[in-house]
Amino acid sequence: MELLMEISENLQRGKSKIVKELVQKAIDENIPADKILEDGLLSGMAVIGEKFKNNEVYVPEVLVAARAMNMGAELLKPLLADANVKSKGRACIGTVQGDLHDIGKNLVKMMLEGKGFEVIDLGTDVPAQKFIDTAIEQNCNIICLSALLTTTMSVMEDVVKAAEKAGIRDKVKIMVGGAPVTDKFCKEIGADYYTADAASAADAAAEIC
Ligand code: B1M
Repeated sequence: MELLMEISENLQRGKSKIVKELVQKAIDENIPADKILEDGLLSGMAVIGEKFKNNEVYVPEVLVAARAMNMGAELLKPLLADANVKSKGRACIGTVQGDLHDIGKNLVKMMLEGKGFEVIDLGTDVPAQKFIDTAIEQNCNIICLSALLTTTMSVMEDVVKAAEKAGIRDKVKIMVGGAPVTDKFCKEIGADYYTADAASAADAAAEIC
């Protein structure tokens, strides 16, 4: 679809204002929100990801594309939410310490809210103990951890260990995800759930609660 391609192309150029306008146009044309997300925003981000890997674009270009992605996704947020859902439970979410990537984390948050979860967003670069303190103070059912760097994945294990040390391991489920994370890694570090994408993360959370 031409409009979704336009969204993807403008996202790649980091044109946040145009991306926002085009996403609104797509919404007004009744294109389903998940299609706008997948075939417009995420497809643009995938192209940027590939170019970043091949050194065809650099951090500043990726940053502006990420901003356009977040601005477009923000408009889709209410549409991705199930209407009239009662609170299913409470989760805290964050990108682990040392890691500043937040697009995937924001999507997981959005999908969880869509399923009726109250979500406490701790942001990026979150130390292990912060997840534990929040889970205790806010009575969270689930701790959601995102990591995009192979060098920061190990912080997820620190969170599992900190939960054990704090004596809350049997009260809270720990979900992990992010591009380098796998089900095998999840099992190795003793976390509870690995999911590959934001929608599956929200489904798994709903199952837990
Ligand atoms: Co960075 N970066 N980056 N980056 N960046 C990657 C991750 C990289 C793979 C690029 C590459 O190919 N070389 C690479 C990591 C290599 C590795 O570790 N093996 C990399 C690198 C190296 C770096 C820097 C070190 C670069 C540098 O400075 N030299 C630096 C690190 C900074 C830091 O964090 N300390 C860096 C910086 C940045 C930017 C700031 C420029 C920017 C982030 C902006 C932002 O997030 N606000 C950025 C970006 C955008 C990327 C890429 C291009 C795109 C990531 C993304 O947002 N994807 C990325 C390349 C790539 O992934 N192909 C790359 C879209 C997003 C929707 O996907 O986050 O995977 P993702 O989320 C998915 C799933 O993973 C899942 O759901 C989402 C889909 O529905 N998911 C979960 C995520 N969290 C989950 C949690 C769950 C369940 C599912 O349960 C709780």
